[in-house]
Amino acid sequence: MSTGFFGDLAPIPYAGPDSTDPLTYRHYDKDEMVLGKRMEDHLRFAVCYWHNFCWPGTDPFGGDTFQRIWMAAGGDPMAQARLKADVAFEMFTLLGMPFFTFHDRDIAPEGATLAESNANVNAIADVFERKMDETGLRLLWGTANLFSNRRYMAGAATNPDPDVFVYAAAQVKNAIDVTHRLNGANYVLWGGREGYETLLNTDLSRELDQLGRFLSMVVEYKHKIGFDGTILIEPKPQEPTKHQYDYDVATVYGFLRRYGLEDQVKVNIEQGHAVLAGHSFEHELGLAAALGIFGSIDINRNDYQSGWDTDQFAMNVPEMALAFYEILKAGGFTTGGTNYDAKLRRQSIDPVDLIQAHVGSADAIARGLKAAVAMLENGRLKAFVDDRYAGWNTPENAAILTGDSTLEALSERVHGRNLEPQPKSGRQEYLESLVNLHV
Ligand code: XLS
Ligand code: NI
Ligand code: NI
Repeated sequence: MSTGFFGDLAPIPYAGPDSTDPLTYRHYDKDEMVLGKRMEDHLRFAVCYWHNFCWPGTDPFGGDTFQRIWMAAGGDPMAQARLKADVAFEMFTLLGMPFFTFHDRDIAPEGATLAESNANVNAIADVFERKMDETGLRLLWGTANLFSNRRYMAGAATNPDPDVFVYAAAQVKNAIDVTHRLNGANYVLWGGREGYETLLNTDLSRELDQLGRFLSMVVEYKHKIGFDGTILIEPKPQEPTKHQYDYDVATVYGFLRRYGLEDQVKVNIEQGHAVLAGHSFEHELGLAAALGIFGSIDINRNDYQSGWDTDQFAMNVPEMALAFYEILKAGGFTTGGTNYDAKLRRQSIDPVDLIQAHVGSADAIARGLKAAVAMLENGRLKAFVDDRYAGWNTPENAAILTGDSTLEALSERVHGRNLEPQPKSGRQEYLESLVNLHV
């Protein structure tokens, strides 16, 4: 039986680019073949639980604006969690998206003890299992909320108190168990408070070792239980803490190398976090691919003027084109996908706004994907880059990089041949114009 939350809204159909109905897909046609794959299998969209169904529309200056039916004060928390699950699956079905994502604390209330909290999470996981069977919906990733409760105010794995580390480990164990039971394609760790506010009270070196050990135990446990999803770290430079250890892709890679985990863990790159770290989204994607740790994405963006992590729906086609160009060059997603870690603006209070946001953003992303495919197929961008580095293909130059050379030999080469390198144009504006042919 329907909850009635979405009124008489019907599932969103694909109606083609000429459609003027905002509640239709104009570009996201899940069955359209793109580079030999269905568009749905390229993008692997996931709808998140937390921003859609848990955040009540508060900001630092104002209270809840959404007032959803499952948030009423004084209600029975487990009954509300079940109602929330019903509405969530109604929304997933209306949107026709293949995946969802959640934190343990999004789906069920925290109890008085961890045993009680786990029982609550597991009871809702039972509900999910049934609904996933009925609808065919899949879990892109699960994760644990190790940042909201005050016990985690000084971090979880990086807390100075070992009891907090232990508690966090126990919470993560259950979250991985649930993700495994629901056949999650990945498990995510976003270090919500794994960082510091001031070095004056922080033993940085010890905290990094704690975090390394924690992650190693996660990897050991994954293998022990036969969970074959990918373990993903989601980099973010700051917020909520002043400095977060998983600052950006480069930092995470160095961390993984230090603890011998670079073959075991990949990254979930969020557009807004890339910008917070002073990078472009495509930089983080390209770097992760180059380092062999590209996993999955959170597609939400920031407000570029305020600089905050505002988690807005991605609506900018040229940005999406550059991002998916990097993703396609990296070979596309394997276990990863495109998670909407995005929330409505707090004035968008109607249920239909939830639907509209995902539909509009899916279309912007699909247009970006198609533009990226055209950029690849056109081939001129790649041809320019190939040509730019072509000098390295001669055996003599290739040997430099394989270690078959010395500074003395190179010095002799310059003097012996009177080498006088001539600069060549990088032609940035030409290349940017090529991109604009397709967006
Ligand atoms: C917060 C993060 C968070 C993760 C999941 O900024 O983006 O939502 O995606 O814990
Ligand atoms: Ni974020
Ligand atoms: Ni995120």
